[in-house]
Amino acid sequence: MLSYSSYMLTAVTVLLVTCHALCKCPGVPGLLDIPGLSGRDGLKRQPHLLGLPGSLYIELCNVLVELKHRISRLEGVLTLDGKIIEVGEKILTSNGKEVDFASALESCEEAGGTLATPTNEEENKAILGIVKRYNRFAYLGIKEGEISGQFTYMNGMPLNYTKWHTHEPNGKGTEKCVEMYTDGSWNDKKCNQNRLTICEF
Ligand code: MAN
Ligand code: CA
Repeated sequence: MLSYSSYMLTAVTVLLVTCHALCKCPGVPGLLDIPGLSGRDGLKRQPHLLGLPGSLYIELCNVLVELKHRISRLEGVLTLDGKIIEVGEKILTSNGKEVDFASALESCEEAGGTLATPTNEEENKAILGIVKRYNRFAYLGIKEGEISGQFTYMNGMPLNYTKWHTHEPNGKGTEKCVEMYTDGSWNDKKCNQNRLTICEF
């Protein structure tokens, strides 16, 4: 026969296991407050408004929680191993290859990313970390537009952050790509040089 204390232990264990499954998916089975889904008037969404029965919502929510946990462990492994650097929402990595601008961009895009593009000081420093590790200049995801001296992101939008080296850019339309030096500053440069490939995802 189970003693009172072992009965309690079993009950607590069952509660903890249940909580592990449910507590990370708050609001179930009552009102749900799903971040980003609450209306302007603070209306809490019900699972049936998502077209889901509550039990399926719990199941999906727990799958998401497990996936997030697994992904963050993988990120930890890759960061520890020096394979990636995370900065804000971006993941930076290099294949260690030095190729011309078009080839560097192509290999980043093939992998589902684009060339590393610093949009603030923090991102510039993170990219610089990779440049320093390889001790090689790297092409950035920045190009000179039709108007000489006007540099843009790959989507054509104007730059909201720059880190030009003194007296740069000086190509006046003849240096349409941008490289990062090993001090983190930028130089406009011809696109046919071999430079380190750094991608962002
Ligand atoms: C070389 C090139 C130029 C750069 C100057 C700086 O000529 O790398 O892009 O502006 O050096 O002296
Ligand atoms: Ca230059």
